[in-house]
Order: sequence, then structure tokens, then C-alpha cells
Amino acid sequence: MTDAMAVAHSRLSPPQLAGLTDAQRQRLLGVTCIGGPAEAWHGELPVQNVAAPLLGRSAGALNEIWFSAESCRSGELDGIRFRVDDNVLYGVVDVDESAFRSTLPLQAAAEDAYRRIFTLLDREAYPHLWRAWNYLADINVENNGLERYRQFNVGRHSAFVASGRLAQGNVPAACALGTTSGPLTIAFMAGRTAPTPIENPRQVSAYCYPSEYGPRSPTFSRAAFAEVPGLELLFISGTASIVGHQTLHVGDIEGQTHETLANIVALLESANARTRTTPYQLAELSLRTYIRHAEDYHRVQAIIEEQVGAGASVVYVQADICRHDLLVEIEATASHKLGNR
Ligand code: 3EB
Repeated sequence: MTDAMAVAHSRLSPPQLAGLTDAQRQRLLGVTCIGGPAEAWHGELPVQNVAAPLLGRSAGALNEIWFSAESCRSGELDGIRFRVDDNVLYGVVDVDESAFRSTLPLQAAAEDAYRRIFTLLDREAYPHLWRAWNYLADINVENNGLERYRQFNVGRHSAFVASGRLAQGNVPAACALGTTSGPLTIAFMAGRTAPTPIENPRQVSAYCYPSEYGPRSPTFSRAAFAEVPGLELLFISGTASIVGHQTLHVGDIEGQTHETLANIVALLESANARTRTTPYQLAELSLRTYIRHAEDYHRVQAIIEEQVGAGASVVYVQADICRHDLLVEIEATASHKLGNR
């Protein structure tokens, strides 16, 4: 937490968060609260509330924090709260889809949210979106003939195109999960330099999925590197039991967990061919694991601890995954110091 890294990720319980000094609070970029609402003191901080139960923590709630090494500046544009340092912008946007008089309100809400994000990034001159964390209620529910996750994909894709962004290739790392309730909420990190996308040779790139998965493909890369002075950040997108473009091990939580970890290992191999630092290891990743059925938690945890190591930093969350046949999804972050050049 007192880390001199340009940008650092850390996990704090609600009492630890409440106990930060003023100097530490000035260095906060933003917070994601899982399994419980944010504390009142957050003030103008971008806070993402993820309405999804935390599994296996007696404290009941967890805050995922991004810190800067510098004091940050706060801003708000068109309903988006954000914080910036010299290199990074972190923001959160919540959209109430009932405000849209469309037959597909979630699609309209997703397009609106991403258009506003891109307007903000252009205005503040942090034009490169590195990572997005997307959460929406009833993700697998069909409404007016289109599953809500697929509506989200159509809206997101439209906004990328309308904002002059690529919808393939150099697209951000991301995740998209189902919450129990609440608005569409998107947290995002962006910067002044382009990320380096990483794809997984075992998987079709998501932006190339065939149309059986929806009228527009999802707009994300499997992983991405981003750089800030002195530091390389690795974002591994939500990763599931998909090989090629197909779900494997339908109905088999253990098979899906093993396949998901095999995909993450393959991604690390791709990333390690591109890193400007030393190779990344599975054991150093900070993982967030989403499990569709709470009763699968112990089986998933056992496999992760066996494969990644008992010392792994893992948070387990109960959430719906974006395909009805997926039971588990895992995402990760890590960072390495860059040498002087
Ligand atoms: C997949 O591989 C699983 O729509 O932003 C993973 C990561 C998934 C990101 C997104 C979806 C997204 O297709 C789902």
C-alpha cells in the first residue's frame, strides 16, 4: 500500500479501507466493492459496487483498490466519476437502463455508457482504454428476443465503432459478469499509451466469435500489457472453459476449472513472449474467480490451490457467467518493474 510503484493493486477489508490516512486517500485512483456497499467517506472517489456475493470470506465484503504513487485529481464528466494521475485514468459509470425507451434498453445503456467513456477519454487525453470491468443484472435473461449479454455486446460494439475505435485487434482486456441486481456498472482504466493486446492460441479471438454467439462479437482482447513509467501491467481478461469458440465440459465444474487454468497458462506463455521484463508465473497473479453456483466453491478452490499454490491471492465471487453453460470464470492482474532504459 505504501508501495512506490507507479500504479498498484491491493485488496482491503472495509475496516482497512476506513483506516487509510489522508495521504493514502489522495493516492487512490478508485475502488471496487464486492459483496457490500462502499463506505460513506468515499466522497468524490470512483466506486464500483458489484452486487455479487463474496464466497468464503467471513468479513462479508472486500474492496479492490487501485493506488497511484502520486496524488490524484478527481473529476466528473457526464455522470462519470474519475481520478487521474499523470499516466492513468480510472473511472466508473453506472447506467440505469430504465431511462432508455428502447425495446432493448440494456443495449442502449451499454452503447451510451461506452460512448460517454470514450468522450471522457478523448477530452482528458487518456485515449487508450486498457481494461474494462463490466457487470449487469440478469445477464443470461432473454428480453425482446435477445439475451441481455448479447444486447450488451451489440451496444458496446456500436459505441466502439461510433467513437472511431477499433473493434478488433487492439481492443481492451475486459470481463462481463452477472450481478444479482442494480444498474449496468462499468469500471475502466485508460492511459496515454496504447496497450499491447495478447491473444490465446487455444481460443478464437472473442472479436471473431461466429454469429451463433450473438449478432455482434464481444469487443475484448484475451489479455493486455500496459505501461506506466517504471512498470509493466498485465491484465488477463475473464477466462473460461472455451477452446476454439466452444464451451467445453458442460455441467462439469472440475473440468471447466482445469480448462480455464489451462487457458490462463497458455495466455501467460503468449504474454511471456512479449513481456519487456521477466516471465510472469501463475503463482504471482492476483486472481478473481467467479463461480455460478455457490455450492461449487470448495471444488473450484481446491483445484486453484493445487494448480496455482496455496499462497495464491484469490477472491471468489458468486456471479452468473456470460454463457449459460459456463460455470466458472477467472481473471487476473500482475505487474513487473521495468528496468531503466
Ligand atoms: C469468453 O471467453 C468468456 O464480454 O467483455 C470473458 C471476458 C467473457 C470478457 C466480455 C466476456 C467478456 O467469451 C466471457
